[in-house]
This record gives sequence, structure tokens and C-alpha cells, in this order.
Amino acid sequence: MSEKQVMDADYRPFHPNPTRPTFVPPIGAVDAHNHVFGPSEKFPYAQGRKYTPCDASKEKLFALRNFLGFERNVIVQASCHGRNNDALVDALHTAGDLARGVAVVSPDVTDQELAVMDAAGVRAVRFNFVKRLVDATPKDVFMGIAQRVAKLGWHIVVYFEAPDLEELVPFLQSLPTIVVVDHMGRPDVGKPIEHEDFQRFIRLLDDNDNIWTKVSCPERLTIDGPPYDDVIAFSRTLVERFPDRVLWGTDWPHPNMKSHMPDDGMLVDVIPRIATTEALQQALLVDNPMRLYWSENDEKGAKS
Ligand code: 0GY
Repeated sequence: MSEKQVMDADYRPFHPNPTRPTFVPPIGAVDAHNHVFGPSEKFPYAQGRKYTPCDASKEKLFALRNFLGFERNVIVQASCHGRNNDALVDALHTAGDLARGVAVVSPDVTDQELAVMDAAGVRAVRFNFVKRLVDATPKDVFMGIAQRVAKLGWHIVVYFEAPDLEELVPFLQSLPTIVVVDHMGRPDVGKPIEHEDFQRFIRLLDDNDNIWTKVSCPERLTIDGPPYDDVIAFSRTLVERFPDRVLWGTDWPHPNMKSHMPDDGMLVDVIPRIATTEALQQALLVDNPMRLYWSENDEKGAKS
């Protein structure tokens, strides 16, 4: 264990033995938010990171994918690996067509580096506005990156917390691509759905049909803990109002969790409570992520 890990008193490893979910995902289901970490000897964590995760290998991720009944992953670069996407790209090479990636890049990334990531399966960049995770990046720097990756057909994934949304709205509305908001914009589930904070988020999606969201992370948002009853109404509201602009993911291996380490099988069993019909489940787990991350497969199919 590294010196940094010893210092992290609240460091938790992922659940060693998740239960098999009762809910069976539809054929071709995509877990659209998860991570690979390390192994740190091969892919060291970033200097200046705000936390040190447990190593979470691509092999473990793909085994969990199969165990939970999913076919594909979207692997998201997290802050602890900074702007070095080597572990992500390595996992994408192993997964082949069964995974896509969301990278974090610096403004001086070269076209050649972007092309290498594109070939590996990266289809988006992530802009992180969560102050406890990253030092702030000026919005004009993010906009420059957005304009470059838009040319590759990539989209933008954004991570922020509800109190920061009001200030971010003009920037989010000015982005030139599809924009995916992580974890429902992190509402405070102690406030009612009718509260202005969540209503502002709903209005953002109402007013901008290029803005999507992940109805993920009940384990981060909950106050009451498993089985996450206090988060269900928030996710379900979004699934029913924006059925063709929602994604779902486990967030395995749940980096930087302070309260508890979730059982991934229990997280899968949340799905039928937030997407209550087969049609909603098919959109959430298959049609939406396939359209966003694997659209070239359709184009190939159409040409053949
Ligand atoms: C997540 C959530 C977290 C961490 C990161 O980039 C990250 O380090 O996203 C968090 O601490 O809320 O989506 O994995």
C-alpha cells in the first residue's frame, strides 16, 4: 500500500462479493459509468490527486460486467488518474468493441493523441467541476477542448454538484456537442423534488435537448443508505420525463466513497424501481447508450 493510501483513513475497497441481482438486464445492456484504477505499479495515480482509490483492474471490471448481466461498459477517467488516460486506453484495447471510454485531456493534447484515443474507443471528454476533486479549469479552456473534440464526433460529460448548477447553466448551454451530466447533477435528496435546485436541473434538460443525464449513484446521493429509497423518486422522475436521454451505470469501484461500500447487485436491483417498464429499461440500458457510444456500428450495419 502506498504512503498516500495509509494516510487516507476513509479509504474503502470495493465490495468483494456482490450479490447476484434479481433484475435481469435486457440483452445488450450497457453499464455506462465505471472506472479502472491502476494497477498502480503499471499505471501510477496522479500527483496532486485528492484521493487514492483501491486498484481496480480491467479484468475485475469485465468479470463484474458479466456477473451482473451486462454486455458492455463505458469506462470513465476519474480524477485520481489526472489527465493520463493510459489505464483507460489499455482497458479499451482489451475490451475491443465491448467498451467505450470517456477521457480527461489537457488543452495541449495533440491531434495525434486524440486520434489514438479515438481509435481505442474514446468517445467523450469529461469536464469536472467538483471542487473537492479537482482544481478549477477556466471555462474558456474547457470550451477550446470542446470545440476540438466536437470535430471528432465526441461529446462532453460534465460532473458538478447541485449548488453550482445556476452559475454553470450559460456555459453548459453553449457547449457544441451532446452533454451528459453525471449522477443527476448531484441533487440534495434531503430536499423535495419540488425544490428549486432539482427543478432547475429539470428545466436545463427541458430547455436543451442535447443535454442528457446519468441516473446513477444512489449510493453517493442517499442519506438513508441502502436500499436507497430516498433517491428513487429523483431518478424515476428523470427516466420518465427524458426516456431517450438517460444512461445508467454502477460507478464501480465506487472511488472516494465515505459512507459505505455498495453491493453492486443491489445497485442493479434499483433499476426496475426507477425504470418501471420494459420499454423504459430498454431505452435506459441499451438503446440510449448504444446510440451515444456505438453509433458507428449502425453506420457500418447500414453500409453492409
Ligand atoms: C464518480 C464520483 C466521484 C469521483 C470521481 O473523478 C473522480 O474522481 O468522479 C466522486 O468522488 O464523487 O463518478 O466516480
